Parts: sequence; structure tokens; C-alpha cells
Amino acid sequence: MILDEETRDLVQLVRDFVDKEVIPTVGEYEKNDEFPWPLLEKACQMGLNTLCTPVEYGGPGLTNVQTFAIAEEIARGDIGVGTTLIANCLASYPVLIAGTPEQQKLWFETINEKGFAAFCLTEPNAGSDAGSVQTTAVEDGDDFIINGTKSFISNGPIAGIYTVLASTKKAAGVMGLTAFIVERDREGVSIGKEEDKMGMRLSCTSEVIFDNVRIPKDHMLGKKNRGFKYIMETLDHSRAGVGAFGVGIAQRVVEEATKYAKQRRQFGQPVSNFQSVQNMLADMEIKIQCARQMYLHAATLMDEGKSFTMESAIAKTFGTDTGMECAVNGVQVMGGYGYMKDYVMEKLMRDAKILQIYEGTNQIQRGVIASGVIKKYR
Ligand code: COS
Repeated sequence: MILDEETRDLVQLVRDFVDKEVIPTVGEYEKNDEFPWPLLEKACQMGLNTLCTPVEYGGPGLTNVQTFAIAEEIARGDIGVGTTLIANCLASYPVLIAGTPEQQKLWFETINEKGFAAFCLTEPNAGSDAGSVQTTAVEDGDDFIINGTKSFISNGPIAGIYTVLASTKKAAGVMGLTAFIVERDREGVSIGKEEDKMGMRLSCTSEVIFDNVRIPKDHMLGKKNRGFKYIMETLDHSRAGVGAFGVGIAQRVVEEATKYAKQRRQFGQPVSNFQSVQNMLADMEIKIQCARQMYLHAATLMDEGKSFTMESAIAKTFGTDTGMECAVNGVQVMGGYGYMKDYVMEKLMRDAKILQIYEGTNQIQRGVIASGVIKKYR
């Protein structure tokens, strides 16, 4: 698919921002181990933290194609910044899928006020096996009381509001899980261990602890014990966006690797003249173009109201495998310099890895794709 003119203009706006504000500054933030607040403030002023907010709460009313094309551009700049901004979409999908108008008002007005939200699914013993959530929500009069620890939560420390999956009927397994909205300033909510990550350094990741947190029953999303379905539908949505992140990294890699190969001279000529280098650049471009079409295809299905579970998993898997493969080969094109912190390539390689892991490992995605294949070909 070719993007329409309106989408191309939007993407260009974000690309200009990324080229002027993100690419020149992120290296320094990362070197100083500093959270990029000034940069995020500018991004928020542009509305990049409210891409999935409905128009009635001040959002831009984008299609999924537009949102994901923008996500690719931000990831081309830095996936830490991208994850911080787009984690708001991940956290918001359960509210968009199952929230009442009142819940949506509370949710999106809080994001407008506080800037960030977070999606609290993962726990120490509920990673790939998302249904093994141990956090509990117990009814007490007009309230629920939540207890448990969520781990690896993107935006955990900076979010003003969380979507949380908790068990409301232990014996029923995945069919006993319920989704909730919990504000950060409720008594008993605290931040635990902050993670020190290999890459994606400009996104903050932490535990979020719920210790006897009392929330009113009107904070329950959708139906009791149906939360797992809403969370799976959420991940179906967001995974194509992670595919777009993989494409964004791969795009940056091919740009940097080509620039380097054209100026690096060996044997009396630029290394871009050598076929072995050309083959690596060509393979990058082939996969980037394919991966881009995959996430745009999944996004088009979403926009047309068709089913997209398998296509989103395909876009996530191929897009993020492409990001990783391109980054590894980008380092190879640059040889010893690619391995040094003086160049961005080593950071791109560290950053790319997380995309094959978060929002469902690529092994889990292949399971989702295989289920789709088995249903499709009877
Ligand atoms: N959309 C709607 N419903 C879904 C669904 C989807 N994509 N996937 C599963 N469900 C439903 C099933 O239909 C089933 O309900 P019924 O019995 O009424 O049909 C229920 O959920 C349980 O499904 P299933 O048995 O397939 O669940 P599993 O426990 O086997 O888990 C996987 C399925 C592995 C796909 C799931 O746990 C998963 O996605 N894991 C990865 C988690 C993840 O992405 N973590 C990252 C955290 S966010 S950074």
C-alpha cells in the first residue's frame, strides 16, 4: 500500500521533529543516563503521547495506518522515546475496547493532565503465560481491593494511571481475570525496582506494586472475568505497532550503514563498491519494504473492522526480526567502528533486541500465527 497524501504529510511532520530534535539529542541523554524530559515535553506538545486518544478528549482522530506510520518514524529516532509515547496507546486500548464513556473520560483526561499511562499485565510468573496472573482483586462492599506486583512495566514510574489485569476468580484461570483502571495516586500504589536495561535506555521500566489498593467498582473495565479477552485484543492491536518500531530501527540502520559505506574507503575505493557490502544493504532494503507493508496491512484490516489477530502477529514477528537482523548486519557493514560507542549502530543493535521480546516474544507470535493458519486452512 502507498500512504495517502494526508498521512504522508503527518509522517513528514514527525520525521522533521525526529531529525531536528530526537536524533541529535538522544545520544547525550543516553550517555548521561538521563531521562529525556525536555524532549518528551516537546513530543507531548506535538500530541505524540495522545495518538490513540479519541477526538472528544482532544485526540487527533487518527486511523491505525496513520498511528503506526508515525510510530515507525519515532522509532527511527529512538525506541526508548517511542516506547514512552506509544505505551500510552497500549495502556489505552483496554479502555477503548471495554470502557464506558465515564471511564474513558476519567482515563483520557488523566492522560491529558499527567502525560503518561501504563499497561500492567506482566508479573514475575506471568510473562509469556499471561493467564497466570497472581495479582488479586477482591470485592469489598462497593469496592475492589487489589494486591500484587506487576513487573517490567514501561512507564511504570511516570504514569498517572494504569490498566491492570487481576484475578477475581482464582479457580477459573484465564476466565477468572478482570481488567481495571487504577490511578497512580491511590493509597497503596508504589513503584518497586527500576530496571537497568541493555537497550531502550530512554524508556523507564519498573515494578508497580499494589498493596491493598481500594478502587470503586466503577473502575472495573467491561465484564467481570472477561479481562483476559480484552487484554488479548489489546495486544492484537499493539503488536502491529511493535512491528512498525522494528521497521523504524531497520530504516535507521540502512540509512546509517549506507552513509558509512559510501564514505569508508578500503582498497582505494568506498566499501559500498564491494558486492558483499551491497548484498547486505540490498537484503536490508528488501526486508524493510516487506515488513512495512505487513504492519500497514494489519493496520488497514483494523481500520476496515476486519479480523487482524494473525496479521498483527505476522507484522510484529517479521518487523522486529527485520529490525534485529538489520542492526546486526549494520554493525557488520561498519566493521570495528560499528562495535564502538562513537557510532549509533551499537545502540541500534542493543535497542532492536527488546522488540523481539516485549508485547509477546516472537516465539509466542509464531504460536498465534500457527493457530490462525490451522483455522484458515481446513
Ligand atoms: N482475542 C480475543 N480472545 C482471545 C485471543 C485474542 N487474540 N486470544 C485468546 N483469546 C481467548 C480465547 O478465545 C480463550 O477464550 P474461550 O475459551 O472463551 O475461547 C481465552 O482467551 C484463552 O485463550 P488461550 O487458551 O489461547 O490462552 P492461553 O493461556 O493459552 O494464552 C497466549 C494464549 C499464549 C497467546 C497468551 O498468553 C499470550 O499472548 N501470551 C503473551 C503475553 C504477552 O504478550 N506478554 C507481553 C506483555 S505486554 S509488554
